[in-house]
Amino acid sequence: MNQINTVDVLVVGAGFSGLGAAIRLTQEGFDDLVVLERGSDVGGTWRDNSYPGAACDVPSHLYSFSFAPNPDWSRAFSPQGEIYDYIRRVTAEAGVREKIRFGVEVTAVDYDEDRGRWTVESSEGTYDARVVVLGVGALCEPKNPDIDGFADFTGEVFHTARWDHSVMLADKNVAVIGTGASAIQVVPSIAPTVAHLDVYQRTAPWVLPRMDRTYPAIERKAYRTIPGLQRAMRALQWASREFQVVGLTRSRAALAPIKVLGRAHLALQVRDKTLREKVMPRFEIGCKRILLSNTWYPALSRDNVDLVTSPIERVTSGGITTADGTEHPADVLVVATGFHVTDSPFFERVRGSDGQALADKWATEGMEAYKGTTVAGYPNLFVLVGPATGLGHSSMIYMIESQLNYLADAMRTMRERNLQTVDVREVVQDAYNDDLRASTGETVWTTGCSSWYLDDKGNAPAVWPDFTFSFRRETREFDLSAYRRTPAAPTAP
Ligand code: N01
Repeated sequence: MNQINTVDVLVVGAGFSGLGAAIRLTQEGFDDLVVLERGSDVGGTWRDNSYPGAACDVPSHLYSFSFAPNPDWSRAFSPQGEIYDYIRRVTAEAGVREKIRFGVEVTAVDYDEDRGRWTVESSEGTYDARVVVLGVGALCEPKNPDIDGFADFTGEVFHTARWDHSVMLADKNVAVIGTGASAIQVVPSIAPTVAHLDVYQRTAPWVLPRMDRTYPAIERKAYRTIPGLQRAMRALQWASREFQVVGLTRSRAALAPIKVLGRAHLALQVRDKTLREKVMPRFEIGCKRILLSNTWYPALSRDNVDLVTSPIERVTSGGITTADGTEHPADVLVVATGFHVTDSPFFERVRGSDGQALADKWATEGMEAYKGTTVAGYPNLFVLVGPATGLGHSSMIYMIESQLNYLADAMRTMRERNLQTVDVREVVQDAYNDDLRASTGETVWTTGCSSWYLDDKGNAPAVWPDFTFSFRRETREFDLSAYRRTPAAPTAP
């Protein structure tokens, strides 16, 4: 017979958000907790995205937990390996590793209305939990392009988030599809070693200079020894990013200086007129994530690199055919086409009070939650990095920690009030989302470009349309009055 594991809190995913929840809730005394992680290690996106050149484009001190500062970051923008090591170290230091079950895929998350509990099916059996915290992340399901012929290709194909390190690229003809944040890091890293590189660009991105530098030993020592210095650096890095919000959500004019910088960067780095024309962005800056690189344009200018702008018609056995009739031979196809964000297949597995899959609810009604975290009809479910929490300009760790404040306070409130369940009222959730839309003007994200911020109706439900400190303020306390609740069954004397 299938054994049922009973647990108070079940967390799905051991990336930054799931781990943060496990650490925070354990500290708050909710230690009857288990984390189910499909991978073989912690780290989430920072474990999976190990492609050459992978690095963060948010400054290091800001891109770390406030409760686990790291004075030893080697540079202003950390490489993937260093962030991965950091997450593993934080996990070990917090003592939560033994709470994580690795290699376990969650296949169904169903709410049982009668018992006010969740039944979670996984590859290692069934769990019965009072509270479920989804820490599956927004950028976890790689999206392959809808292009004919992939099955015919006889070479190697892989997505940037599933980089195949066994494939040697030296002396090969390589094709990279996409020119987003992943591609602009991969291309300069592999261009010097491959025989030839074709980069398939559908939309030219805005690229700004990357103000990166190594932190000299003396500076790292200062972060370690001078009280408050690292905190001050973090605050400075946070504030310097925050000003962009005005331009992204309220006044396009505020983006004008950034546009000037982007154009100057392009003009200085690209001498060839034809290439300059091809890489000139033709959409409003900020509509897609603004990219940071000092090596992207020089890589495209190399003799062994071609920027292909004719649309891809199909993949063939030996390469790619473009709409202009050209056949581009390739030995390896690197797919850098992003992730399923507003249509993540994981949410097809989560069914609430009325049995409706969260993915279906969001597909029909729009991807909405209350404070990005709770969803009406899905009691005691907390979605980290949920709807309207994503950022293009600042640190997701800051948003995650805001959600953790809310989650921890919700758990404390339920404990103090002896509640079995809390379920946000639909009317409150609707009003919250109406306010959200009204409080910001026309955001730049809906000005006519394609991006992972948008759903198939052209709305931008994935991003937080305001200052990050506003989200921090909103999530400081759990507001029980916004929720329907049921009392816990009295415990036996
Ligand atoms: O994905 P993307 P990404 N034919 O969706 C193109 C984070 N991140 O993996 O612009 C041809 O941004 C698509 O073209 P178009 C960060 O939040 C962070 O690069 O839609 N091309 C685009 O160029 C980022 O925003 C870091 O016309 C096709 C590209 O593929 C997010 O991850 C580093 C196509 C997809 O770009 C996603 O970035 C890396 C098709 N059929 C990633 N379909 C940091 O530094 C799509 N494209 C923190």
